[in-house]
Amino acid sequence: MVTKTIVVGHKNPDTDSVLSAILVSKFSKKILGFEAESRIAGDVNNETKYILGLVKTEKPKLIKKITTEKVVLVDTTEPGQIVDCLTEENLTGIIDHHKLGGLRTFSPIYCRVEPLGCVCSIIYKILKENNVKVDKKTATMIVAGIISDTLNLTSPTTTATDKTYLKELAKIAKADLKQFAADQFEAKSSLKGISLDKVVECDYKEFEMGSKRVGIGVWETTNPESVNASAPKIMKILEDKKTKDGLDYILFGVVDIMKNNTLCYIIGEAEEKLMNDVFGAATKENMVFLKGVVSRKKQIVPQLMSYFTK
Ligand SMILES: [Mn+2]
Repeated sequence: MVTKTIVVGHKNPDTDSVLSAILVSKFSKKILGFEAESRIAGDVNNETKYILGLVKTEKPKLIKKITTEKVVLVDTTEPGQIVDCLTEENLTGIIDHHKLGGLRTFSPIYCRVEPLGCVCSIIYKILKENNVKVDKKTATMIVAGIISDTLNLTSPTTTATDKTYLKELAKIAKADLKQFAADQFEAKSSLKGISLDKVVECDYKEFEMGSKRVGIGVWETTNPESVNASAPKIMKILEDKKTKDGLDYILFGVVDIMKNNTLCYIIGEAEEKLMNDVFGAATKENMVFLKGVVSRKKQIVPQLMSYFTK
């Protein structure tokens, strides 16, 4: 029996994880040395939908749990974020730009982890190393991946490499970057067909921090008021989710991508104390305002990690 290899990103997939799975699959022979098909571990968001439409590409098939497949993970190694039933034996590759989340393997695997702004940039770097000329469609996808994950180069996760690549690829993609990013962010902010539950779940990640389990959702938008108007209902959803998932803490941040700050929803005393201890932030009407904070990966998770593990 031939075992299929799939490439898949995290649950609640974002644009970088979906596009990088598609790209690794497209260039799998060059990147991995064998064939691999792309999959998604949850439905795509409005931003990803828009980009896939732009490049006339079907969204990958959904996979809920692993049975016999070999798996290449992109954009995460956190046990709380990966597709169900992935075992140490099935895991065969990792391409990521996050902190390592504690996965172990049975045998040596393909592993490429670099602190670039997005996995799409890492993929472009690998393609360049292999002298692969990228076509317009590929370039457009990498441009979208960079813009999405780095908030158009404004997030502190942005590196000089991402900046160089974005310029280079915009030429191949024939993209006017200003307009491209504006259109992409409009799609990202769209609440079309999105329930409030979905707003919370859309870009939600769970972390193991010391002995604690912490859930953190973010909603990146050009129009924070469109979400903040429903704050009381969102608070209730967060409370229910915390109980249902048995979490120690749950946080939800509305990221204003135009003004570069985050409004963090505080549902209870535990969360209030946490944000006060870690960020010195005072709670006002069940909210904490984090000025200059836009990146969960760089500006929230490491700070919480060191708090819980010291
Ligand atoms: Mn990413």
